[in-house]
Amino acid sequence: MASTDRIPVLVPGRLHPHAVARIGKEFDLVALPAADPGLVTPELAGRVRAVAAMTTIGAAFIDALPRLEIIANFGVGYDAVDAKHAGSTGVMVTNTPDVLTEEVADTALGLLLNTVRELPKAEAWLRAGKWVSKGDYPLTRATLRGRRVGIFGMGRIGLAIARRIEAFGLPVSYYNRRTVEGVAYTWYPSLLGLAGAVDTLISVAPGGASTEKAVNRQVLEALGPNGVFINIGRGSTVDEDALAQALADGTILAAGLDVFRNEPNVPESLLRLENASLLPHVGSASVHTRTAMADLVVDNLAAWFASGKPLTAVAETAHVTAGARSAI
Ligand code: 8YV
Repeated sequence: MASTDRIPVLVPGRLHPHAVARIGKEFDLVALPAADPGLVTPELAGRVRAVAAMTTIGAAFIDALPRLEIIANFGVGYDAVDAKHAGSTGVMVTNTPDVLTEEVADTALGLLLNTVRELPKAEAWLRAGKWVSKGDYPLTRATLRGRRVGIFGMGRIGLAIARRIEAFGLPVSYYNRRTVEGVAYTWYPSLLGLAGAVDTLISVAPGGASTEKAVNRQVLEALGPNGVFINIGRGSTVDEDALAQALADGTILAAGLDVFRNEPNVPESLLRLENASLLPHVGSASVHTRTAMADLVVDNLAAWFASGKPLTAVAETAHVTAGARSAI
C-alpha cells in the first residue's frame, strides 16, 4: 500500500485527540483554528486533499479547497457539513454510524427513565440531606408503565431504542417519511399522526431543512397532558419556545433533552423548568465510543486514499468516486 504520510489532512478547530494523534502519525496533519475560508492561504488551497472535522463545513470552505477530495465528519449526524454541495462538486463525505448506535440508545433509555422517574432529582434529594430531614422523595407523577412509545426517526439508533423499549414491555410505533423495510412496528405517515397515537415521543431525527422545528406546538398538543418528549437527535428539530411553553402550561407532562438548537447554550426558559431533564449532549460520550468514532474518521481517510472507497459514505456523496473532483 502506498504511504499516506505526505497527504495533507486539514483539521479545522477541535477534534477528538485520538483522531488528531492518528492523523499526525498516518498523514500530514495541518491544523487550522476554524473552518473559515478566510483562513485558507494559497499554499493550503494548493495542497489540502482531506478534511477531518467536527465543526461546520460550509460550501464556501469546500470551494476554498480546490484539491479537497474527502471530508471525514466526526459524528453520525452530519447536518453541519454541506454534503449536498460536496456531492455536487465531487467531494466525498463520511460519517461515523454503527459504532455509536448502542451507546446512544443506552443514553436515550437513561434519559427517558430520568425524565419519567425523576432519578436525578431523587439523587439530589438524598445528597441534600432531605431524606433525613424531610423523609421519602415524593412519588413520581409519571411512570413508564402503560406508556405507548413513538419514535421519530427509525434509523439504526431508532431501531436500537425500539428494541430496548420492547424489552421494557411497551408498544412501539414510528414516523419516518417512508416505512422501514423489515420493521414490524406500526408506521404513521405523519409526525402529527404518531404524536396523536402515543403518549411518549422519542426524537432521533437528524437535523437539516426537512426536520427543522418539526416538533412544534401542534405535535406537542397531540402528545397530550400525559405526554413525555425525549430528544436524542438534534435540537434543530424542535421549536424550543413552543416546547418550553408546553412544559410550563401543562400541554405535556415532561421532557428529557440531550440536544439543543444553540449548543452549549440552553434557553433560560428550559433551564428553569422542573419537568425538564437536561443533559449536555452526552449521547455517545463515553471514552469507548468516542474512541471508536475517532478511529472510524481516520479509517475512512485511510480507505479512501488506499482504494478510492471509504467505509461509511453519506447518502449525498455515495456516487462520488476518486478523481471526481479534478474532473469537474
Ligand atoms: C457527537 C452526535 O456529540 O454523532 C453525532 O451525530 O451528535 C454525537 O455523537 C457529536 O458528533 C460530536 O461533535
